[in-house]
Amino acid sequence: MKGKVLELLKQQPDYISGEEMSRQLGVTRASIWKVITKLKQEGYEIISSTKKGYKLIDIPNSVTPEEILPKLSSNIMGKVIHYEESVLSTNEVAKTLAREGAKEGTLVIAEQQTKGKGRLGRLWESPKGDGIWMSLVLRPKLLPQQVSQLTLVGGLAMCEAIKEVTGLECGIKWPNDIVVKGKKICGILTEMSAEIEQINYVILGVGVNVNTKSFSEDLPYATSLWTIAHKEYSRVEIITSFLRKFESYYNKYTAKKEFSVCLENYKNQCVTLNKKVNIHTSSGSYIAYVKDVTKSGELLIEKENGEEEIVFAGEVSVRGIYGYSDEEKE
Ligand code: BT5
Repeated sequence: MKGKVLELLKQQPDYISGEEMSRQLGVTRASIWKVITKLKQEGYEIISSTKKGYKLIDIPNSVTPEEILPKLSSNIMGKVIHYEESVLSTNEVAKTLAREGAKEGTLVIAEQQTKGKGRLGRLWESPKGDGIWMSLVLRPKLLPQQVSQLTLVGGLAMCEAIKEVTGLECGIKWPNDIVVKGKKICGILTEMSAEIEQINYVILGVGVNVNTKSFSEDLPYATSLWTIAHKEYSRVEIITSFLRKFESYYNKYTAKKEFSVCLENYKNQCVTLNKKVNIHTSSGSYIAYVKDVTKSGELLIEKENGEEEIVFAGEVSVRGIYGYSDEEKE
């Protein structure tokens, strides 16, 4: 009902009367008034005149289903949206929905996370209204060990979506951080429930700093699209572009079950390639040159003694020589 009222308001550049809306939607004028009040509470600027009715003046930069669904061009991803003002973590909400049988492509999205999660128990800062904090429920027919490749596919789709919507030069810091000017704007956390040879569900959690104006001091490597361009971007446009691109890559990847179908595109976006980097492992760190990304999505590196080695996501962390990611300096 809310979506339908909004659609009528958006279609009408001038006023539309409550009577006309109630006639078109087959409901009472009182229920139209209730919806209008709710929309105003959500930040829609609507003026009303006793004679002429209602007129939509401005829409909030919010990520409600009413704003996302009309712009969605994917077939599965994001077709069902679970929206909340504030949650602990969208990944946790998505897990509960997945356990209750949520369909593949169900999207959980929140304006704020009070306990957003990074990998390995780290925290993810997710202030209200500024970023994209979302999780997709997936049910791929893959082996559990292939899920790290799915995370690469998610990073690739988001990197291309940000480029398409903003025109900014961003890139993927292997395996799946998205960086602009050497700082992180997006992180991905994939979690799954699986048995030995079969996945029950995967939750692909994506966080993007879109219009964030400042970060806490302990995040020296974080940045946002606003910080880079001093411009507010539409979160809805980035989300819908991501869902379209992700669906296309996901379909290709799950059909072949081989990351190589995305490899060329991934390499085109990967800023870690052909760079000298610092490889951090649990037993120390060393400098190496990144020669390639393999067809399984691992990193082929050459150590300073000339030895080649393949490193796996999850086992090492890769940093620039000068900072988080050095693409500006080399
Ligand atoms: C990640 O972890 O980069 C994965 C982040 C995934 C967040 C999404 S939001 C929606 C969904 N629901 C969740 O609860 N999570 C997912 P990792 O590579 O471990 O990076 C975490 C580190 O990044 C932290 O230890 C901080 O140093 C830094 N960090 C925290 N918040 C940040 C932010 N908003 N932007 C950039 N860096 C941040």
